[in-house]
Amino acid sequence: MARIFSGIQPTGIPTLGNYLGAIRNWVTLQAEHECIFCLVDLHAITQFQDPATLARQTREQAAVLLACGIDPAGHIFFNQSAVSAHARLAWIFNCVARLGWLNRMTQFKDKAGKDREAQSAGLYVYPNLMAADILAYHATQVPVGDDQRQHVELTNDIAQKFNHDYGVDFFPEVAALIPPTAARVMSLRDGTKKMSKSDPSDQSRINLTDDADQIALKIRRAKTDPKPLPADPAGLEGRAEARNLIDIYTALSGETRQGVLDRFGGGGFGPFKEALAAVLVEHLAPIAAETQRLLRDETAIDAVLRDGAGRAGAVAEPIVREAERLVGFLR
Ligand code: AQP
Repeated sequence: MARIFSGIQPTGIPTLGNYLGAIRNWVTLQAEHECIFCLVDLHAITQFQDPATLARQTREQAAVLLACGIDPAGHIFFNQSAVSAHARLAWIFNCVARLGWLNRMTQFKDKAGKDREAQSAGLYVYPNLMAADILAYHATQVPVGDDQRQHVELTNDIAQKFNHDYGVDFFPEVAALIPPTAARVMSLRDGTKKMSKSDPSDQSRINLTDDADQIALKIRRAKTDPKPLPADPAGLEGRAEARNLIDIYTALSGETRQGVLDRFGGGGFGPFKEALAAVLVEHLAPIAAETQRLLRDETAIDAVLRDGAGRAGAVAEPIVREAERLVGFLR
């Protein structure tokens, strides 16, 4: 049975992008894989987080993921900082990865913007920590959105160089599992930017805890263009906002683009947006309600994460100790 690792940063409430790009896939994969799901709080602090907010968001995010269907008893679910193996292996990988490799990472460029000099060193070496997250468990499959494809490729470069430098065949090759639809959900305000939970504009995203009115309002206000919807998918070319909304609809309803355009093509965005809001509410309302229920008992959420951390550590510790021995560290 393949072992899966995937993580999400507790930097806010998970969005529809996180859901369609990653979380929904995680829930399905549980049926046939051994899964390790992690709230990556070490990654979160690569950009400053207010301490009380980080703690609250970690709990809220745990509740959202449990509400989505993550099974903490049948699989492993925990927060990253509770297992020291991640940071120890990441340091070794900081010494394996080459600066030239990190310089090519587009996520750093996107997140750093123009002010690269002012970013934390942590943000720059973020992909090395992600490689450590995966390889500390000898996981071989990583369900992620399309934005993380490059980081999974870098994980393989690091694993290969480690194996080569130390003359071993220790770290396995890993594969990204990228969903076929809505692998990259875009902002509702700008179809060229990905939907992000830390975007300053709440109108740019659907949060998994939004209620029906919030969803309807955000979809009504979502940016579009003045032309009617096209009759066939080729007409979505060059219309990033229209394509994004159609793709969200298809990802949730299971219909094809053509099927959706057969019904809504030729018309304005109004009726389509109403149908989109309805399909979103149908999928997300149960998640929001269950999240609220779980958040009434914070002690229970903390206990789930603590139990997961204990079991995660038991898997990662022997692997990371062996990596440390291979490097030549005395114990
Ligand atoms: N817009 C997206 N479309 C599809 N998948 C997405 N993912 C994120 N945004 C989209 C996938 O969600 C998983 C968890 O992501 P993350 O929280 O670790 O970091 P991120 O990719 O940086 O996501 P955000 O929402 O943009 O977070 P912030 O705002 O904190 O930087 C990953 O599998 C990712 O591919």
